Amino acid sequence: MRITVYLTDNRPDPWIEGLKAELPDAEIEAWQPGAPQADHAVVWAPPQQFIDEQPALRGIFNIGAGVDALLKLRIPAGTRIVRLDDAGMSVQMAEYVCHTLIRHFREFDAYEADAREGKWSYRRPKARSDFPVGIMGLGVLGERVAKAVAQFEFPVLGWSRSPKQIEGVRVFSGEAQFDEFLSSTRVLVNLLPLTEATRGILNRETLGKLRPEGYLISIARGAHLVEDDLIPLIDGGRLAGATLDVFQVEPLPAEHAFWRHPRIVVTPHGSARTLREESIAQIAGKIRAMEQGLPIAGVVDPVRGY
Ligand code: NDP
Ligand code: OXD
Repeated sequence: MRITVYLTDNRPDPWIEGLKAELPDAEIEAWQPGAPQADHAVVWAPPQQFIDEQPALRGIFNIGAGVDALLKLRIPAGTRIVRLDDAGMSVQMAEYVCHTLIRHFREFDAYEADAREGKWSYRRPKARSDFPVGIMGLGVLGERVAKAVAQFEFPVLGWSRSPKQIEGVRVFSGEAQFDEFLSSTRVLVNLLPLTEATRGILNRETLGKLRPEGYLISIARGAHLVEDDLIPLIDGGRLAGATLDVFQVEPLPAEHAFWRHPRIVVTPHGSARTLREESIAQIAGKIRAMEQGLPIAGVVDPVRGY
């Protein structure tokens, strides 16, 4: 079995070493133009040339959860696209969202500012019932985040394409229930995949439907947010602020207004990092299963887009 590796923005060598340890009988190499046809590929954001030169791959294993960069390419119908299923990401997302939510709810930023000035000051406690948290996307990551937030006794709402039941979460589904979900939410967390249906879904109109003093936590993809709409909503008093991990252009350009806005927190697309060891173990396990004709989790539906 031959495995080819193409990782934009990542060094391939540690991945190749790790995969070799898991799959000692496989030939595993970094891809280069003219490389022989492989059986499987391990990739992050490869170019179209890579796919065109590897037309008979059985599986393409993405080293992230989001496959939007892959689905922009023309991929032969016989090739299965496989995403990472959690592999240590959902706990990171849960940490990130709980930290951001609690920092906002408990006004820790204001306490830090006071402490820098040597001020011993109290703020009035707020009611959790006034901070319903709405999670867009209840997949591998969104469901874990919803359950983690519920542990802190905030009201939790969720929105997905298909109806589902999650204990402690009021679930809305489909376009018909989107407005009710938004108008019941104060802190909005986006964990949708980027598809044609979700591109630009965070905009003046949708964010304007949140409860007063809404707060945005944007951690899926930059293209979900119409960036020009955000600052006017905050400066106009419609939103209290935002924490953003993903952007239309990454790295976020130095001159971008988000860096300097006092009520926007920027993090560098790290809310849930790909963990190499966990990911290699998962991918190797799926390759072994595929080779034995067994079903595997995380196969992407290219029509649905995730
Ligand atoms: P999943 O595919 O497991 O879940 C996607 C969820 O979104 C599902 O609940 C799905 O509904 C819902 N959904 C999809 N389309 C729609 C729609 N049109 N309307 C309503 N709901 C919809 O994805 P993950 O949870 O694993 O990951 C989510 C995204 O997070 C990734 O696609 C990626 O872009 C991003 N990400 C960001 C990272 C970062 O560091 N910033 C790291 C990892 C991921 P249903 O359940 O009905 O199918
Ligand atoms: C992912 C990401 O999709 O890191 O996994 O953004």
